[in-house]
Amino acid sequence: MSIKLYGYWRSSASYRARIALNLKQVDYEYVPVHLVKNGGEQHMEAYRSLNPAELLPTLVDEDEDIILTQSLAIIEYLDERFDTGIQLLPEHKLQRARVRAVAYDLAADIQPLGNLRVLQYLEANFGADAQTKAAWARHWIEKGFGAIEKRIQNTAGQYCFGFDVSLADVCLVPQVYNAKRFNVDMEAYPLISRIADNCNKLEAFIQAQPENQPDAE
Ligand SMILES: N[C@@H](CCC(=O)N[C@@H](CS)C(=O)NCC(=O)O)C(=O)O
Repeated sequence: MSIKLYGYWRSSASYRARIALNLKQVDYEYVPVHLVKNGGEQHMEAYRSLNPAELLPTLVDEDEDIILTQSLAIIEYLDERFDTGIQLLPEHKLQRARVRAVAYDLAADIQPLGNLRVLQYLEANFGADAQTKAAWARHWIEKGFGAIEKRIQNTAGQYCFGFDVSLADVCLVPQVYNAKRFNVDMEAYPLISRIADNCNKLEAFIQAQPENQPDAE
């Protein structure tokens, strides 16, 4: 089997995919793409030919001759392709929809607003300095975390949904990592903090942490 993940140590979307690969116990090759060096390797032809959106991550499954982008699509693909490890989406359709809703809160509504290219655009076109960009990112994380903290009030156990790790947790932990980078006061989100701490005790999450990647700086 030959699976490659193109990622960057601090990219939260890559971090999601790494957690999922580990939870599914998939052996994979990690190919670092530097998001900042030389104006960003994601914009260079070598990577753009794999992913025209110039965003990380990209997964290549050479056995199936497949190139996949979008971390959530990648994770659902892995969940269905491999019956190893744990199931990231519940069997029951209502539970599955609820897990996806929290994952989309994180990956579709929060993370894109703090993405590198958005912050770069604010700086280049609206003169936003480092402080303004951080305040912007913090604002959207806090708004999103406020909603999630309420949303999982009745579903949380050890993880977002009871006692099984799911796609929601896979998306939550990288966003908590981002929140800390932007100095969000995590004490305002005790449930999210507790769940992230629980996840971060698991080997699959530890191995996926930005600091544990070969390209970590
Ligand atoms: N919705 C995409 C988001 C991908 C994304 O935003 N990737 C970021 C890193 S977390 C990126 O590559 N940014 C490069 C840039 O902004 O130029 C996914 O989940 O895969």
